[in-house]
Amino acid sequence: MITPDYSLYLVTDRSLLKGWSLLDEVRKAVKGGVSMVQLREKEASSREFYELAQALQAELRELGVPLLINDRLDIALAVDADGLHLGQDDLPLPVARSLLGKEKIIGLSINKREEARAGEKMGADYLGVSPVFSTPTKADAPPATGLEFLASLRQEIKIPLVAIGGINKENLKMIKETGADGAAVISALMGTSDIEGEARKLRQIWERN
Ligand code: TZP
Ligand code: MG
Repeated sequence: MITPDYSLYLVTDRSLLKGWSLLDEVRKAVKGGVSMVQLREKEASSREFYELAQALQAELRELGVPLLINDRLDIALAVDADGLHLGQDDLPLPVARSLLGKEKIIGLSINKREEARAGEKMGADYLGVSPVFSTPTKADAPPATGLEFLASLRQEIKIPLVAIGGINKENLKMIKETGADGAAVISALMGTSDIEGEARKLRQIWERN
């Protein structure tokens, strides 16, 4: 596996797009500086999810940007995606690992120190620290962890840490300062009228700090 670049990680949500094509928006976001993409479409049928995944995987492979699939191991396997992102209530990480192999990226959402420790022990490739700030985008998200938790996890956890939840141009600098390896965003990019420009601004903030 090449070392993935988690710095600016786009998580999709078609419901925020004002009738625009998901593929077009993702392509523009990558042009602006997105380094990793997760297909997360909670409302899609299996067929739709598969077709989107297949189309995105073909596109992103050309662009050299990894595609991870949220939750659905079957779809990650079916499209030979670069990886899978799991939540605490999804398939156990060792099960996913045994089916996907060690070359694929497996990420795990964590909200507590014990979950982070367990994730690292089980061989996650990265942890999604979730949510760092409170966010309306995920209604069932656990309480916000805050920046201090992220900074203190950094002292203990060796694998990459990706912050998610409420991240935008105003607070991205603070995320970088905790020593996190990246920031994952939905609404800071998805549904904005100039996704490429917004991605470029986030990229610049990340690189400057
Ligand atoms: N997991 C934790 S918070 C979140 C997910 C999927 C939503 C992040 O969305 P936004 O709009 O970047 O706050
Ligand atoms: Mg999940």
